[in-house]
Formats: sequence, structure tokens, C-alpha cells
Amino acid sequence: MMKLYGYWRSSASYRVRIALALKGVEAEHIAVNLREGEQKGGAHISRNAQGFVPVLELEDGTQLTQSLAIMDYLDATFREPALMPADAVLRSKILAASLTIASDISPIQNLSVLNYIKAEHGQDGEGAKKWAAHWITQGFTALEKTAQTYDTPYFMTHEPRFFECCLVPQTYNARRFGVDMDQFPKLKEIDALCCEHPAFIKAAPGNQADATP
Ligand SMILES: N[C@@H](CCC(=O)N[C@@H](CS)C(=O)NCC(=O)O)C(=O)O
Repeated sequence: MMKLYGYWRSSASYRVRIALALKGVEAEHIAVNLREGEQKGGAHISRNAQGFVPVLELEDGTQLTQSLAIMDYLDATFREPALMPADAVLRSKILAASLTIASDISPIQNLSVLNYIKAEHGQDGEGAKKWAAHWITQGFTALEKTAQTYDTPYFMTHEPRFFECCLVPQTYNARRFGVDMDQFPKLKEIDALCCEHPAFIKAAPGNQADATP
């Protein structure tokens, strides 16, 4: 069986858990405790030199990193249901929206970035939380505008797909950082629909074996 090295509250791990669950593919979940710094230990650095989760280890021992690249691998390997549409324009738009989250929003509120802001720029927990909320709000404002231009139940699609694997974990983080999701009615509606879906329920942070109160 494949192994997913992740952490219950890591949004990048959460993306991959959703993709696996949507595809109905099982993987053994192995916790890397970010709060205890296990991601920077030798065992994990040998899996991912960046010291990040997730890492997906295939049955032959090949280790894949970067959540969107892992989702792309899963989509190419386990075809149904497809996470990306066949239409090249739609695919590009969905990838762009997904990258808005994975490349533009999420990295600036990563654990190591928040710890750096606290240590090097004299911010306390509240300051770091405000920083995270600011960048999430900026990114979600742009995504909400785009989402409003489509009258599909999900983001440009009729089923939850690639983008929703990114949106739901980012919305979970937004709430943790105190962002008011009422500012983003379409994103909030998509998130609510997803949160009733069995794959998203299975992947939810609180339903992971390493979750703590
Ligand atoms: N671009 C990477 C980001 C991975 C990432 O930032 N993972 C976070 C958890 S969501 C992490 O491992 N953080 C550990 C740290 O910052 O020390 C991906 O999408 O996989």
C-alpha cells in the first residue's frame, strides 16, 4: 500500500487526503508531528529535503513531494473520477485558481514563516495571526470574484474536483486565523457543499488518527 507522510492540520496534506478519498484510493497515513519539529529530522529530510509534508511513498518506494504534483500523479494514475477536466482552457483556469491558493496564499502562512515572523520581527501569536488573515483575505477576494462569474455549484464544475481539494483546507485555515468567510459567499457555499461529501469528511483534520484537541 502507498504511504502518506503528513500531519492532521497541514493544509497541503489535507489536499492530498481529499484527492485520495475522492478517488477511493487507500494509503497508510503516517504522522509527522510538525509541532515537535519532526519534519526537520533526518528521517523526514531524507524523504523531502525541504522538510515539508506531505510526501507520498509509492509501493516501490518512490517518494513524491509537493501536494499539487502528488494530486497530478494520482489523477494520471487513478483516472476516475478525474480531478481535472479534459478541456484545456477550463483545466488551465482551475489550475490557476488552485495555484492562487497553493503558491500565493498558503506559503506565506506556513508554520515556518509564522515562526520566523515571531522570532525575527517581534510578533506575538496575534500579530502572526493577523498577518496570515491578511494574505488569505487578499487571495480569497480575488478567487471570490472569479467564482461569482460561474453559476456551477462548485468552482467551474458540477462536482468537487482539483480546486476544491485546495479550497477546503485553505478555508479551514482561514477560520483558524479568524477570517470572516461571510465576505466570500460563493467560496463559503462551495466549502459547505464539500464538507457534506464523504470524501471530504474522511479527509477532515479532526478525523485523522494524529488529531489532538
Ligand atoms: N508547496 C508545498 C508546501 C508544503 C508545506 O508547506 N507543508 C507544510 C504543512 S502545510 C509544512 O510541512 N510545514 C512545516 C514547516 O513549515 O516547518 C506543498 O504543496 O506540498
